[in-house]
Amino acid sequence: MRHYVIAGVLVIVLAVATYAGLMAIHLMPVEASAQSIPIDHLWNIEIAIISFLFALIMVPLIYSLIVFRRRKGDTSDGEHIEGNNTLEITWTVIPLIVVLILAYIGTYTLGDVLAVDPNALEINVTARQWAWSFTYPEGFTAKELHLLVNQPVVLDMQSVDVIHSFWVPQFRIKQDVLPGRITTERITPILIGNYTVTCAQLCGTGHTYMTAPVIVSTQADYDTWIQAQVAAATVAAQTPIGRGQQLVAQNGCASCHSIDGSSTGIAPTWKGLYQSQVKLSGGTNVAPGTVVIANEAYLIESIVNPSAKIVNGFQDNVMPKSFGTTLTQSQISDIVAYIETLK
Ligand code: HEC
Ligand SMILES: [Cu+2]
Repeated sequence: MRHYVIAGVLVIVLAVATYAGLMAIHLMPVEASAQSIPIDHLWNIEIAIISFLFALIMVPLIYSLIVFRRRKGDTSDGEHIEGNNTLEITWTVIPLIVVLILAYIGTYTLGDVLAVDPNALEINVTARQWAWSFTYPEGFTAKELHLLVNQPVVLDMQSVDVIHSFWVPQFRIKQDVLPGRITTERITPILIGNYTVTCAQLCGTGHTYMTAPVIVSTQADYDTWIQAQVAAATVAAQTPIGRGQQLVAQNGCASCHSIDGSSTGIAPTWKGLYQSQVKLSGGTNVAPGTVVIANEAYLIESIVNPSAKIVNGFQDNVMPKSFGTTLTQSQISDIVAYIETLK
């Protein structure tokens, strides 16, 4: 009996210490969405149960190793135990009840997280190899996700190529983004700040670069940004160069190409590209070392069929091959018009 009391006390002490230790190291980032609160609540319950189970196994194990170790000269057999119905029923029924309770809380939390809010603002999210773009109710598209604090949003998400996954750790929820099907994610941001959306689904060579800023701001900051975007989009849409610049933003070209001569390490910069001499390392029917002039035809071919001519020092199969089908001819010539301005 004395052993049970001592081991019991040790189990409680170790369980509490383990739980406190796990809580103290902050396993989770800040809670920035209303949805993160019930999710963390469920998570904390599970951590508490895990801490208790850890103690329940470790304490009897180590206690027995020390207290009931074989003494010098002891050659006797251990006590023969046939089985114990009470114990077996107990350790079947208690976990069953715990799992049922967790299932209940889990379902309840899921309901909370998926709850439809008729006041939610709808933002369209497009995922592609390897960039995000966001189309706002006002009609413009941006590379950043701006959200208003305490305003529920529903993200209608779709991919133009492979499976991606929308994940802002501070919002907790993660949702796959699929080609040919719209998936949704509901968020109510509750904490002003700057976050990052990361693609959580390995989607090819550029997967690690597939991030975008997520900015949660006050009504005033949000309105200022929206108005500036609307104004800029209206002006830009009137010229080919302006439309080209918008298309570059919408299609994620800038996640690989710089426009100011700086090196992204992934793709050649566009600064000074037009009419320059480009050395090629190969391509379809191209000998390594060939030099071509980056005229309009070359720029169009480079967008529509990236493998036709590979720029020396860069890799084939990095630039998406889908632009020839996802962009119209006039969109491509707008983009080319824009690239030509980058002297
Ligand atoms: C995932 C990275 C990536 C994205 C996104 C991307 N590119 Fe590229 N691009 C490359 C790489 C790498 C090369 C060099 C290899 C080659 O020639 O195919 C390249 C080459 C080019 C070239 C030839 C450049 C030169 O110096 O000769 C043009 C033009 C171009 N891309 C346009 C675009 C446009 C327009 C978009 C968006 C609609 C885009 N790219 C999106 C990676 C990318
Ligand atoms: Cu991705």
